Amino acid sequence: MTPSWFSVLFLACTPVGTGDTAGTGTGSSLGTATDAVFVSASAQGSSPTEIDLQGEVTGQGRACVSAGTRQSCATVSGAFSLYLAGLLPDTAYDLSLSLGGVEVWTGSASTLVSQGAFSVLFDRDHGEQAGNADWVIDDDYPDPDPSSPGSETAWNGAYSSFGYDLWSTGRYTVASTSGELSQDALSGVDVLVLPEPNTPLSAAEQAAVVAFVAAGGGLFYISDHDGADRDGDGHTAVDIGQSLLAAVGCLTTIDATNVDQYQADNINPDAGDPVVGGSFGPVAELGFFAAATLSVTGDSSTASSAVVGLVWRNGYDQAAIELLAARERVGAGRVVIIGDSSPADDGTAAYGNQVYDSWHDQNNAAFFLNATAWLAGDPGS
Ligand SMILES: [Ca+2]
Ligand SMILES: [Ca+2]
Ligand SMILES: [Ca+2]
Ligand SMILES: [Ca+2]
Repeated sequence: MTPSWFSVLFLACTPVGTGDTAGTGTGSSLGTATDAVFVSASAQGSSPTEIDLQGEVTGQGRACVSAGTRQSCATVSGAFSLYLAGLLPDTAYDLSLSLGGVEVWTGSASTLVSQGAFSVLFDRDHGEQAGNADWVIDDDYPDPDPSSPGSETAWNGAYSSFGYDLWSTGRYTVASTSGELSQDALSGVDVLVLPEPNTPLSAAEQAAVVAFVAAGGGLFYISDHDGADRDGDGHTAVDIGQSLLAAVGCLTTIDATNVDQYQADNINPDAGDPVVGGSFGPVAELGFFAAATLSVTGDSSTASSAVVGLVWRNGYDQAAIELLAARERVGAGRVVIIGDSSPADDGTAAYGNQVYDSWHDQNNAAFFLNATAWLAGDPGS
């Protein structure tokens, strides 16, 4: 069929996304379609996470539009709309429209830009800069300065690449804490990152984090090895994490261990996993430099329904012990735990700190970015 004047006019009026009206065909002879004949279709991004396809058929039939693994179907007649939801902001998608099971149109459209849709808060008030650590996204806080950096080195901290790589997608706002963790401080935050806290959270702070996760927040707990007491207060990210994760209700706990795994490739093989197969890239190998291991407590045969192991020590079964990273759903909330702060170190920090660039090695960056995206509920992650 020839595309109608209507579809041409529609395209001329929609600056975001274009539909290729070259797709032709009919559904009239197929499957569930009854009398439906394809006339035209076009698509545009209608929100940061949706694409709206407008189509027209004569008669009635079953129409499906798909983009990658996302699909939306409805029985249609005459002029109709189909919405694809759960997409990534500011992303171009190839689209396919079928009628009665036969592809009748292909096209493309982009979702809208959503500047700073997801809010990530990095804690900096629990000894994250003690000793040689400089696990901050910038020395300015709560907001990093400059507000529009040209590169990660425009921000000063060993985690500036972590912050910058999120910020530069356009989808994330990143900030640091400026005082104690409270329900106010966590209001509007999607992900709280605790990058190797070295002083304990107070009972009130721990309660605020518990409430945050219970309400659907994402908690990224980055530990380090046993004995890494950088400020000599008797506490490390191991015992601080053990206390916090238990309070949150996690089945995953941190072991008082200190292991190296420079080429950790005992990774969950699920390519569809949102962390090891996420949109920032696949994770096939990570580098751990003096890390704590993790264990899943309780009945490991059933507890794993809430816990998904992500990385294990090389040579060990992918079971409930000897993990190096895991993700977990806790009620409405999500938690990612990794046993080492080193792989997110970008090697540039405040003067005088001994840091090493691990961020750009192996798939370290992809792991931390994918984990943050999953914790944020970033669609498509
Ligand atoms: Ca700065
Ligand atoms: Ca300490
Ligand atoms: Ca380490
Ligand atoms: Ca840096």
